[in-house]
Amino acid sequence: MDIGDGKGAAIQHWLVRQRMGSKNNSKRAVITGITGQDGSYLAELLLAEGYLVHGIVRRSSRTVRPRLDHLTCDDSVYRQRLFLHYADLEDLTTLRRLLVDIQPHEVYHLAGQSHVGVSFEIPESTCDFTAMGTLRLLEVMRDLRPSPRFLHTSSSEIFGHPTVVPQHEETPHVPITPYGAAKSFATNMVRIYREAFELFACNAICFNHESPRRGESFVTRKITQSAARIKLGLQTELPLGNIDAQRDWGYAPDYVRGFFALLQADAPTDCVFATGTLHRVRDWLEIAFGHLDLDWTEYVVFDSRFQRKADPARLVGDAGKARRLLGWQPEKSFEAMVVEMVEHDMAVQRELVRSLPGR
Ligand code: NDP
Ligand code: GDR
Repeated sequence: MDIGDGKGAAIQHWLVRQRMGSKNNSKRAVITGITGQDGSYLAELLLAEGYLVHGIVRRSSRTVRPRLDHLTCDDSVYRQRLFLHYADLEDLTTLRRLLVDIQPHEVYHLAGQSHVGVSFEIPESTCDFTAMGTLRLLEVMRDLRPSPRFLHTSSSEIFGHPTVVPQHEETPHVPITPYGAAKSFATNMVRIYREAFELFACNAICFNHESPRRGESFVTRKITQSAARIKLGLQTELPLGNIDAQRDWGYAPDYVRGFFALLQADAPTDCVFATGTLHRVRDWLEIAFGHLDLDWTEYVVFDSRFQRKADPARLVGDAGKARRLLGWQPEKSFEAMVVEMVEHDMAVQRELVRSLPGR
């Protein structure tokens, strides 16, 4: 049912147009997790490619969707080429009904509890959404005729403490977090369904990717936002966990290009998306605070609440297959990404200051 319209008029109208053989021959894509960082960039990309985009939104999601505002406020886009529908990943009946109605050509499955640290606090629901949610969707894919192409966003967390550096598509899974274990289950199920039921099902095995739309509790955005707030006198310190932690950090819009390219390939497969370069949390601090002429050592304090019970090491990806098969490579440099996020957060925080009473 189209959000904001109790009778689902928009989708009904659209379905009638489609099924009555209207001249609109656009491809249809479904995105689960459209309200998230990657979902919002992917929606933009697919709309630019001429797709009709159907986003699945969970019922408990906030009604404010800042990452999608520019699309949902555009009358030429929203309910014309972009449709939002409520469905939870636990609710197989609703998911099935939606997918049967929409008859998508491509399904991009991005939804899930995406915070690794939080997965230690809520392991059951993390596994239910991330592992079982993916399996439920695959069960629907099995029954759809014609069967859509399906992409699952897997994660470098499946490698945990890897024996092979850098990691590639065949590197064994050794997850060490509930999130990583759930993603590993889902990744294997995608491969099993591809082989057993001949689905066009692919895993995009993603290493960390960031942007100004990154959730505020991830370390990268936490740093760029805090640097901006400290610069403007809105915050005095930044509590962090392990600042020597290392990751392979890329730029989200680059990775979303990879998702699209993977579903356009001749045959279904899995691909790693990564930059191949490791950085430390410290590097984010140096660049973000340095860009604002601040010395991060004056503000950062250790807080054990942000120390993980287990934290993967040496997670760095080999994206050679994506390069060879899809011609994919990351475009934005690490430094340029950090600076873009700092500039974005400065603009947001300045606006906040301006809106404070008495200013
Ligand atoms: P976000 O956290 O920004 O977005 C997650 C999306 O999933 C949101 O739309 C969220 O909805 C939705 N969601 C969460 N739980 C449920 C649920 N129970 N039912 C339906 N929808 C739900 O993540 P990203 O965009 O960064 O990541 C997209 C996917 O890629 C995730 O699966 C993540 O695990 C995976 N991934 C991400 C990487 C990264 O570095 N960004 C790297 C590797 C994998 P709401 O807005 O309501 O919260
Ligand atoms: P990650 O990203 O766990 O890699 O998962 P996150 O930004 O949460 O942590 C990266 C590293 O920074 C260390 N760290 C802190 N992390 C957070 N969140 N907050 C802190 O205060 C802090 N201090 C230090 C962490 O210990 C860790 O080592 C992301 C998500 O997008 C997943 O969905 C995705 O699958 C993986 O990347 C690949």
